[in-house]
Amino acid sequence: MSQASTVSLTRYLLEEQRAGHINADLRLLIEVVARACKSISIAVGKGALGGVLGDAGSDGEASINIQGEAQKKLDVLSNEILLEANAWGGHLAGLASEEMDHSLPIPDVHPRGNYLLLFDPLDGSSNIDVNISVGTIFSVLRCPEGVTTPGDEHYLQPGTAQLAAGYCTYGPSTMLVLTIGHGTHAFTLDREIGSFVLTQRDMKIPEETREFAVNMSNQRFWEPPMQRYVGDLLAGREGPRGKDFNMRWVASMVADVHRILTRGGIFSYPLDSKCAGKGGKLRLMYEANPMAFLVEQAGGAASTGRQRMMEVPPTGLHQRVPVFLGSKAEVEAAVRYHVEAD
Ligand code: AHM
Ligand code: MG
Repeated sequence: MSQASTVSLTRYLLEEQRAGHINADLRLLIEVVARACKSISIAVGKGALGGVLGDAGSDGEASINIQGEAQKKLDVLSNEILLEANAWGGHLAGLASEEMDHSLPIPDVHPRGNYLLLFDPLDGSSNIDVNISVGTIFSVLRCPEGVTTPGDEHYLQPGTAQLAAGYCTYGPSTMLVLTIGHGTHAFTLDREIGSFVLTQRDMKIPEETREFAVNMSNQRFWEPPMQRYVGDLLAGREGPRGKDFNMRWVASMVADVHRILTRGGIFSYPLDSKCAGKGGKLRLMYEANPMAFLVEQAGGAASTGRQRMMEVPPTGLHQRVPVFLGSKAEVEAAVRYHVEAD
């Protein structure tokens, strides 16, 4: 790309501010998140040389997060990087993370702003030790009027209330994919100059697809409509869908969603009897909702299989939901199987 056509993240955000799509505080908040992602990218990129691979914890005891999952050293480090970068910026009233039991109001020693930031600091962390892409997912909400010290309940806003959402994928290149409600745009980290450069404006997910992403090893635990849906995909051109489908599963949601934003497809992590009572595997507030916002802004759809994702009324910070997102016509097909079965 020639320098003349280069649009940095900073320039993009300033132009959006001038167009009246965001204010200066939200612009600067996104800049701070992007800066934290650069630091995480550096830590991830060092791999074994940085001494950051493996499980967190001490004396042979793994450290366990609120989700009951063993934390990796890089999960903990990424969480610290995001907390440290955002605490003193003055744009936030509070933060919530996959790695923390409860949200954190910005300490009194720092100025407080009007926004709430939710994040999964390092999604797909089971892939860290095998050098496969991982990512950071984030969502920005407005702190309710009159609330100065937000508690968990103030974060329980539907996905439609999100002001901005994005992810950063740490793969062969580091990319930030962002929406502020005016399209979904991709920025690639130029490691030599240290800034994110706009490399794809207005990403568009093809409406139709022949590619699906699901963890097939859970097949026997799925609900009957999901069994039928995937059975019909696998039946290919001889089956009711009348076309052959390919399958991909990275097991890093960020990488799977990035592929879908780039070339289409459907991503699903449905209900299964292993997560019965939990509502699903993926988390609504900092995984499903931000991805749903990005996907809808790129012309795709996101659903629980029964309801538009961004209209789900949240009941808990770490609430789990079934997820279907990607190419619009394919998500609608998956939803039909579920709705017709009810
Ligand atoms: P994590 O937030 O603990 O990393 O879990 C979320 C990840 C997603 O990135 C991915 O889509 C899914 O879990 C993979 O699950 P599985 O290992 O069951 O295939
Ligand atoms: Mg995650």
